[in-house]
Amino acid sequence: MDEIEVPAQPDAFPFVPGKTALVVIDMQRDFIEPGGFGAALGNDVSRLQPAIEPVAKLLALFRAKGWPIVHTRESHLSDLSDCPPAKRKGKPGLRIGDIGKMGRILVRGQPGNAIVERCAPMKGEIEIDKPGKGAFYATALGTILDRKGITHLVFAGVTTEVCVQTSMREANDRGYVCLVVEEATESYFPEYKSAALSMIRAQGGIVGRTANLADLEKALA
Ligand code: TIU
Repeated sequence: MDEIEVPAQPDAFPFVPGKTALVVIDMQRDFIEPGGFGAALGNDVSRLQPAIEPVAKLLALFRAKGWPIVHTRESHLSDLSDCPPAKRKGKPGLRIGDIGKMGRILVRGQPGNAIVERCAPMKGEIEIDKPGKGAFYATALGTILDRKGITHLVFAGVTTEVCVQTSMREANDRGYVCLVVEEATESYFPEYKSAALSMIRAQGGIVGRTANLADLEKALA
């Protein structure tokens, strides 16, 4: 199928049907709802909620086209053997693995680790549990994308400057052509979201590009 040019910054994103996957980063209750990891870190979790509907729209768009979708969850094994001590910091009771309002904080399979219902994975979509901030570190994501012949990635999810940006940087180093959809990502800190998007666009798009959801929808209509 022919390439579709999506208006983006600093220049157009060449969307290649069949070779492009949507990667939705960490739309988990742990980050978005009260009582999870995000709240344990002292954040106002309501700041992430504006990303939910745009992510749901992107999911609907990719599902309607039958294009590949990846969902990630930041999570750890129940024995925390994949959580380095350097990551498990903070006050006792509020650390990874401690018991919170939605089960054990950031532990795989716990209620808080589930993706919010509006953005929940559907049958056939790829689900990646990742122990780090980046989606490629210690996961099978690279192998899965290689097998599918994916070369272009559209990113969404939370938080912009932590797991989304880290995953985009990892993807860029691995040779993927990357785009992040501005409305479909949020940070606990609006100024960090804005700065992360600026960093991505700077220097000719040093690790990727940014686009508006409306421009993506129009280009793919
Ligand atoms: N704290 C914060 O902003 N983010 C994370 O810890 N993980 C993700 O971004 N998913």
